[in-house]
Amino acid sequence: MGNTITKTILKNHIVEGEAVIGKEVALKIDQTLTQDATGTMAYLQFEAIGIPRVKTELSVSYVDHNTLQSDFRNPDDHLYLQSIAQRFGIHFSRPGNGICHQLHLERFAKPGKTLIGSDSHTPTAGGIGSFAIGAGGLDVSVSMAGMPYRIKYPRVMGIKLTGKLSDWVSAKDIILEILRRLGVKGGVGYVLEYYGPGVKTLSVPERATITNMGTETGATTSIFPSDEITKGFLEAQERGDSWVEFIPGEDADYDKVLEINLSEVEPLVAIPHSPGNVKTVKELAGLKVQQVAIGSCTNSSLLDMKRVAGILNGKTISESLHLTISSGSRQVVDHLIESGEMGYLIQAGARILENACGPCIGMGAAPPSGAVSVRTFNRNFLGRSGTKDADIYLVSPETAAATSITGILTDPRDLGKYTGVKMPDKFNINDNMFMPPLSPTESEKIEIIRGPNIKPLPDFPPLPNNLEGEALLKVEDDITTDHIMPAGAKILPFRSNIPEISKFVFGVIDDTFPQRALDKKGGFIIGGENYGQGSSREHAAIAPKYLGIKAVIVKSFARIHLANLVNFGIVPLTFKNPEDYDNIDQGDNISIEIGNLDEIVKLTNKTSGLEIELEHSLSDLDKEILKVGGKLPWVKKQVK
Ligand code: MIC
Ligand code: SF4
Repeated sequence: MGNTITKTILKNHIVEGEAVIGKEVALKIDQTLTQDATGTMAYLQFEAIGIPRVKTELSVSYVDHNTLQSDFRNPDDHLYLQSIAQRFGIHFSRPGNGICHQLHLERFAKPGKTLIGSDSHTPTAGGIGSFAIGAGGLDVSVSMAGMPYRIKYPRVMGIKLTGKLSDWVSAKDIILEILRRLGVKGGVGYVLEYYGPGVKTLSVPERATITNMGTETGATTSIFPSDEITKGFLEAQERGDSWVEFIPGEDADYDKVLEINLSEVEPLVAIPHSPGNVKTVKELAGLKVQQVAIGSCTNSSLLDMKRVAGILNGKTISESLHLTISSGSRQVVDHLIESGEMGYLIQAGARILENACGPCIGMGAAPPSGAVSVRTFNRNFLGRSGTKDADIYLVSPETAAATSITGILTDPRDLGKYTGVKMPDKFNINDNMFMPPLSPTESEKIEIIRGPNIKPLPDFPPLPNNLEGEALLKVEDDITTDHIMPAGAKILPFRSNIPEISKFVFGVIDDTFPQRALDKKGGFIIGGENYGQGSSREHAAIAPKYLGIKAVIVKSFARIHLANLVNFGIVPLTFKNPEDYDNIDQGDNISIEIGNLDEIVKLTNKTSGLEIELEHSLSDLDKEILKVGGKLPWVKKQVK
């Protein structure tokens, strides 16, 4: 059998459409996950669909993002999520339990299953051989309602791993090497599938670090084989019965191949402000550092923390910086306490944060003004840390720990002899912070708790035939959803309140935007390549829609954001000739003939008199959805 793992799993799940590259296929979804920053909206939408109980094999609602409780908003949202989970047959992971992706890997992810999550790092579960995709909250709620999830049938990029990592070099350096080669657009349209003799040198958490950050290449997802190592991991989690073997056929047919010799990989660092700007740590060694932050769904496994503890044992962190450590789950913390390694972290001077996203999403631990912050996270987008003029560098846990001792960016190989870590044979299992679903009869009795922060979803009207208005904002290439809808401790509490959160749209680029958009009764956004890369947050579509944005016209889109725009009735259009980007200025008056959304859509720049041809990649279903004003009204019609 010459199939890739991707093709095998997709074949088992396609319920509609043909397995032809670029053609839309509908997939049966086995599992879903949500987190609190996107979950409130996803469940408001699920409620609006009107289904009594989720129809998936397993759905989990995690609370890990908005854990700072500086007022009633975040805790209100958490109570809402808990009551929703009990009402609709969903597992609930209580605040304090850990980061969704780490927990899902430990307790629920299964090889060969499909998983969609309202978080762009859902592919973390690819480390265990699950076909896991990040999506907008509405797409996740539609999957919970039992409808299939649609993707363009992907190309498969085989990433052949040979050799073995050298001492002090880790999985994070592998994915940084891949980002160095592919950049933040190189994975678009692909599933990154790992194979080759190097695979067996990597444990499941290491594989998960790699699939987690594969998201930053723009890939649909990333996946590792499910082999003996996967089996061992599942057995150590007392989940051996979930193991199924998935390995690619000998002559598996990849659409493209990238080869990485693990023996040649060295410690790497992504420099501001993109995970795709990768250099060697050696090149930048000596850079003065004011903060080190260890954790996030990329690097918060027990293995990562043990390596950090080994480096910090008996040391004191540099006076020039502070160090925060957030573990991925209570299981990780439990082991660190049991082994005494938690003591090494505390004695060295680390500030131990709760098991949550924390500084990764700007929930506390913002760096000082103009600081250099070295982090084990996956994103270093402008302003995401909470400090607009801070410079964020992304590294491995080994590089971060070495740096925290010296106060300057340090190649961990300078630490001398590598001591290695001892992993437990069995993990400590304690699921008491998961609330399992209630029985249907018990569920019916649950009242949904809605604090004053939970505002109803705004209604959006059907799409008119002609769109008129001003080009309200013109932006460059690689605009991230952190530019469009910033996160952080101040803004995240409004995730369930669209009118309030819309006041922060494009705040890091132009804070006059929201008011201008409202004053002009909406208009258009003009952008470059890879518009909307990064997070899955659908607020980056809903909030602009609320401000009256009618269409976004760019050179190209990132996958999840494109789907989110369609879901909320904003027309995503691309320039037929990319040079036409120069023929629209901010402030120009524009008119677009939408009609039936034919292959070519005509735009008239009324200010200059120029006519511009636009294209799109919309399927017939997308067009139908746009016409009725978005996916929610469309789905409501289907379930009636
Ligand atoms: C992120 O890393 O940006 C997030 C926060 O996890 C997001 C989801 C969100 O915006 O709430 C993601 O990656 O999808
Ligand atoms: Fe949380 Fe950061 Fe991972 Fe997003 S990238 S899920 S904010 S830890």
